[in-house]
Amino acid sequence: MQLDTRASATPAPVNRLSRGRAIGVAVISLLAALGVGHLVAAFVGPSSSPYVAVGNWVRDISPQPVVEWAKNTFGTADKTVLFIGVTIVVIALTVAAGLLSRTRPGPGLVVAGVQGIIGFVAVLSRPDLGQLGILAPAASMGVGLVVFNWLHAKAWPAEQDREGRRAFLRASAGVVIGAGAGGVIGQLAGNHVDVEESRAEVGRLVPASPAPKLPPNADFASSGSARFITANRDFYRIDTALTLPRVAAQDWRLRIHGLVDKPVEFTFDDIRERALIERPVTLSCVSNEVGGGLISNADWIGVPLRDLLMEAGVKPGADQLFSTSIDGFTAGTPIDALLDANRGAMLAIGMNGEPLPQEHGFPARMVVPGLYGYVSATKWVVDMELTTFADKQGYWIPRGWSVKGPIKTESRIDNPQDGTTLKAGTNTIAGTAWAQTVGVRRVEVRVDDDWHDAQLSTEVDVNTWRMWRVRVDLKPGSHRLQVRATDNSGYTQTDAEAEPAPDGATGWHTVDVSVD
Ligand SMILES: Nc1nc2c(c(=O)[nH]1)N[C@H]1C(S)=C(S)[C@@H](COP(=O)(O)O)O[C@H]1N2
Ligand SMILES: [Mo]
Repeated sequence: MQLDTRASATPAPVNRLSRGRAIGVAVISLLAALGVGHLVAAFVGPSSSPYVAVGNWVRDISPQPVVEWAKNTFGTADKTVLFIGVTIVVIALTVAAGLLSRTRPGPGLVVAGVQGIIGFVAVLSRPDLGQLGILAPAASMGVGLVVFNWLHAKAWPAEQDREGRRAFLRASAGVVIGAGAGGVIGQLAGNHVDVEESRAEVGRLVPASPAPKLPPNADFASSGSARFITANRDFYRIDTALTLPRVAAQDWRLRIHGLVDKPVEFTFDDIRERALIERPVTLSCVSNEVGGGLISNADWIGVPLRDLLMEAGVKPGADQLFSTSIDGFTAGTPIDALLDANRGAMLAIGMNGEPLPQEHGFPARMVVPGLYGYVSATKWVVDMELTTFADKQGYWIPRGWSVKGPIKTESRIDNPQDGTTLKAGTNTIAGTAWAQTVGVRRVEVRVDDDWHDAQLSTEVDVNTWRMWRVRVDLKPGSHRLQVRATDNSGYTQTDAEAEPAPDGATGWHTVDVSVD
């Protein structure tokens, strides 16, 4: 059949794509790139998924003041905020790629290529990804560029007629469905580890040497102090993990190597079949402000880290244990603290009678009394290298935190809270004090200008916090309450106020109350 070309009005030749279509080409290509990247990542290492890797990378390269600001402003929601921020930037770049490509694909391909390179850099900067990790950003970038070019070509006929528009829509829908399917399959395949199932399979951990039975006066919770044992769900949580590592107990291995006589490797069963000990240890974060809540206490179940290190045989030149989490977080711990039998550093697999909760490091983590978490408490720990402080730096050290992180003797008023109105007469002030490894000897509470000695709770262990309370007579008016602890080394907390960075906050916790 002859087509009568004269009958259909020849459309004016277009020399640029409509804005919407140009942006559509770019956004759909981005979806294809992310979907394929996520799919490939599921098989070579979930954190190599370009989007996740870029989020992690931005977190790691953010200037310290920005990180601190985000932590203070958003708290634990800082991770969500980071992902939203990354999403906005990626979408803005993609829209720009589309708008720059209304006449030819070249400029958009360049912008897409730059995004791809960022994905590459992000994945390559992860210490936890093997060589295969680069397959995900490679696939992502390749697919992104090819789809962009191909859809861009399909977009021209769509400017001309209905047939072209239909073909373009079909192509776009095909890509979107494919990308979605790739992403979903990647998500399912990458998340095949069911942590709760693995925790249930581990079941009850029975310590050969259980924690001491708590004396009746282990805390003054009835007077408003913190409870001696922090419930797992209330235990403070701090980590850099944007997505919680999912490790099944049967897949977990711990390698101890470096400056040792013979490298050793342990499975989860190797650890749990040893004589387990259970000990209360108070963990604390160097970022904790005076009076803050980044401190908690649990009964940890595990094995002495010292025993594992002795089996490997630590060579004389080693002064640092460099531990690595499955997600790439690292910490450098002084070996002295780990080999000191009295200190009781542990490889912990249980917390308050249960296998470790996922957010506290399941299947295994380090717990070292007396050291802030950033230098000692690696969660999801899989690797321990005996090395020197001169050779390697843990995650937070190049970010401005001190190399050694001994916990400072501190105290906190838990009751009353700042700004409370109290009744005139006798009131009970209660709180918490800690001086891990030496123990708290004395706590004094200052009401305006008078110091009062507080009653101490029965000491459970020098590695845990100790509660205190004191009854004071308050007259109507405004009053300032302050607290200071003295530890068994004879040190009394300084009143000099210091920020958490670089090695922990100092100062007396101060609470202002009014009395009717
Ligand atoms: N894998 C990993 N372990 C980690 C961290 C981390 O970011 N990643 N943060 C450390 C810090 S700074 C602290 S204070 C403790 C907190 O342990 P928690 O979350 O169980 O209270 O974990 C430590 N272990
Ligand atoms: Mo921390």
